Amino acid sequence: MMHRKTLSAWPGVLEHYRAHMNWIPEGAKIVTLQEGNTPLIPAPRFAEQAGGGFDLFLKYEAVNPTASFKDRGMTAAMTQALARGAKLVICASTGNTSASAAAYAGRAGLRCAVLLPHGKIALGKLAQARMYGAEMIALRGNFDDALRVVRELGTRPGVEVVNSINPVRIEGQKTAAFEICDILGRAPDFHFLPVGNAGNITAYWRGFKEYHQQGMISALPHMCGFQAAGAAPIVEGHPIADPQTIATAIRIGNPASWEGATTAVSESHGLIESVTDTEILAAYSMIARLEGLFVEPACAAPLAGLLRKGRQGLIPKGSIVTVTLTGHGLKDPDTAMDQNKVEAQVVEPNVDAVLTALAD
Ligand code: AN7
Repeated sequence: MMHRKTLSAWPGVLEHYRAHMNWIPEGAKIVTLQEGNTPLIPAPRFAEQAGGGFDLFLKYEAVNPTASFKDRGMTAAMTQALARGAKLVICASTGNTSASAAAYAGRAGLRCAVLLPHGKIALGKLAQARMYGAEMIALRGNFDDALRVVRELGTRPGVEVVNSINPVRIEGQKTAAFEICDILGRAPDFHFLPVGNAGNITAYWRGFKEYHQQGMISALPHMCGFQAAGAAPIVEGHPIADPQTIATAIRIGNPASWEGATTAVSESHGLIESVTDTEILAAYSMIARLEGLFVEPACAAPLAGLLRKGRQGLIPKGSIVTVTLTGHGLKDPDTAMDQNKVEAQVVEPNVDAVLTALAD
């Protein structure tokens, strides 16, 4: 007799959380790559570096189909675009939105154009947009310029904008907060995440609040957002004309969901702060080495923030802390290679040669 566990198919975030998705048009074909259901990974060694005394779990969004959290929102945006009979879907992007849009549009059979800041997109993300077949347009400008153009194009008939200014993107992304609560059986005390265009912090806060209103959780987390110091408009209280950071994903000077972020922070008694590129790179290396999690630099912003807050003693003993790791390290191989210059030792293929190399 053969014993085996039955693996149940995960249908993607829209089907799984359909009861929380009242915007889906009746009879709509769901465009999905079975995104979501990502692991919540304990990270005790990193927590120790941040002062210890609390339980840390990392929401590893890198294992979504296009290797970032954007897929949760893109299943929603593309489902809606298809139902509306869109002729063209467009987005501005620092890279991950374009990769996700390209993949989901291809699957839906929709034409997709992505507007990218010229020269500032991580290599892996560009490879994705090419492979999934998007039409790529590089603008001599930054993300904020691209989003301005996209907003204007979006008023034309048949054009569907799939940036997070599209409200259903937020609906899809709120499912990450549901998953965290479903796994923990409660809400975390603190939730940390990077902030760029501020769609994701808005989405998480909506998800946590909905679960709270529905009696699924009895308390809400403090929302803790982190921007990169050279691209920290919300922290500084004004748009940044020429944002700069190594974390190109969050190189954004005028976030579309600015108010969503400030509302999440004030309602949750949380915080929004900035971390320097030096702090980002330190946390980027540390999480890879201590926990085996290779993330892109943007994800290291909240990790750097946690190191700071934990070391300042601002995380009460016994707390549960969650951090969203929004995108995969393989997206940005150039930063990884620059960060660590250690080359492999080249030796003859025998045991002695290998032992000699290891003896150094
Ligand atoms: C890895 O792809 O804006 O605050 O155009 O790729 O919701 O914008 C990406 C943003 C964090 C910030 N981490 O999230 C884009 C884009 C990663 C990201 C963010 C992004 P938001």
